Amino acid sequence: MTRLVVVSNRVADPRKTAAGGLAVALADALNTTGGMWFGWSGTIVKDGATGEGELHTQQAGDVTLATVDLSQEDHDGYYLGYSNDVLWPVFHYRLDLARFDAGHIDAYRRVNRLFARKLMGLLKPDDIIWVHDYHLIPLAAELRAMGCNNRIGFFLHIPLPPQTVLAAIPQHEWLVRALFAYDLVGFQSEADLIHFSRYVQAEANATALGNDRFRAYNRTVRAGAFPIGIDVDEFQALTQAKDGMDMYHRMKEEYSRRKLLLGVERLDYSKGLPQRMRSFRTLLQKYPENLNSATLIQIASPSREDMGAYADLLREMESLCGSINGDYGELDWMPIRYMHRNVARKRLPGLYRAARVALVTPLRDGMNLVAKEFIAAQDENDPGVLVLSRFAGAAEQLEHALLVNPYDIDGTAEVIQQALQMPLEERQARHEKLLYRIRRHDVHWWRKSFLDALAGTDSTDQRNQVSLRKPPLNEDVSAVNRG
Ligand code: ADQ
Repeated sequence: MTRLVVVSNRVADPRKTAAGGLAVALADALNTTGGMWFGWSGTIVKDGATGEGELHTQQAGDVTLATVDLSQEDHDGYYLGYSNDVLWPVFHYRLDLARFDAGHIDAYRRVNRLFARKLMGLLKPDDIIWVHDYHLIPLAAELRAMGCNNRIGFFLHIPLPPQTVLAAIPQHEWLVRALFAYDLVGFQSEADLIHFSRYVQAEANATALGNDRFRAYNRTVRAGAFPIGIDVDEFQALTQAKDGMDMYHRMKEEYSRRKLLLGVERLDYSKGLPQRMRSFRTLLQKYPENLNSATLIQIASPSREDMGAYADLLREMESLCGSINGDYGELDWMPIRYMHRNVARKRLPGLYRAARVALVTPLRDGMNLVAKEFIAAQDENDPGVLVLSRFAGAAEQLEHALLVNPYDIDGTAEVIQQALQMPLEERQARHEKLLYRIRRHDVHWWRKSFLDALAGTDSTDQRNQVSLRKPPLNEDVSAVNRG
């Protein structure tokens, strides 16, 4: 049997089930076939010290974990710099937050090349390689340049923006050319796939060959939408387990006289948190029957706190929640309970189940697994209502949720009111359809459909022919734009 090699920025021990969405999905894939998981060790070696690039391997059951240390300079440029100060904001349509510092791209390329070099020494000829996310876009091109002939697939967990937004990145042509070194490129949604198709046809003069295959740069790549799901059975079992049920009963008792609304995410500017707080304030203003009743629990786990945009968001959230509670709170009721921390994964399903309404209102999101977890955790006899942003990838599958435009503060407030008032019969009917959708496209379907598609790609198509020139620096933008 061919071995699966998963490559992602961070690596987790697949035997530990507490890991969360993506880690569960990849652990599941690796535990099925056995294989290797390769990525950054999480260790930063002081600049100049020996040990940078050191490879560590460790056996975790049938899975080999192989990790590499990074220097401070490489980590800062590759991870904080290019990945999270360029690719993350631009791919989430936030050109205003992108910082195109020239040094970042060098570190991004250096780390991808370092990963490729270390990985090459561990590969067997029949291995299938599955690369994950925006940190590692040029990995296959680097591997091909070193003579790697294996089948390589790439999955982008975040959105792919339209051509005109993507083209703001000085190295956009270099990045998309790098995607053509893969055999299969997977996106979360049909919208992302359309953006890819339009970009390559407009900017790279690609030919669409049919069956989602595109030819450009002397290579053929297959691209497809593979919406990621959750393990519905596992999440439902977690809901019924002791910690989940304890949490559920505690919340039901604590909020017996109130209607509970819930938001759960990383504190990230893509998640639309300030807009959500403003919509909630509008709800309290326009519908006073919610005073002393509707309570929003907002859990925002700390994320990338060493970056400026995140520190600004933290301050904005504290100020918004403070002012809403100050304006509307009573001695025995606070409209918002805002917590800047993680909730243990085993307790999270109980919290979802106790909520009458979930507010999942990102400004832009690749998929959004919280929406799917909320559906899985509901009591089907008395389910809660999902208010979902139309700009989350999940909205393509979950059209029976109440879809909102999170930028429209008043409109979102109206829909939250509709959710709070929704009769039981309608809640049940919507929930049944939503549950059907998340079951049909669960995480096992995602893994299998991606890997089947990758196995079915044409293996004879000039694997070594993609040539990645040095990425242009910021000052070369005009040259790139001229093509
Ligand atoms: P994220 O942006 O991290 O993922 P999401 O898909 O919602 O977003 O997954 C978050 C996971 O972390 C969920 O499993 C959730 O339960 C958990 N989580 C979030 N906040 C938490 C908290 N405060 N406490 C405990 N657990 C918390 C990226 C993309 C998404 C895409 C996923 C998977 O941005 O669009 O859906 O990858 O591809």
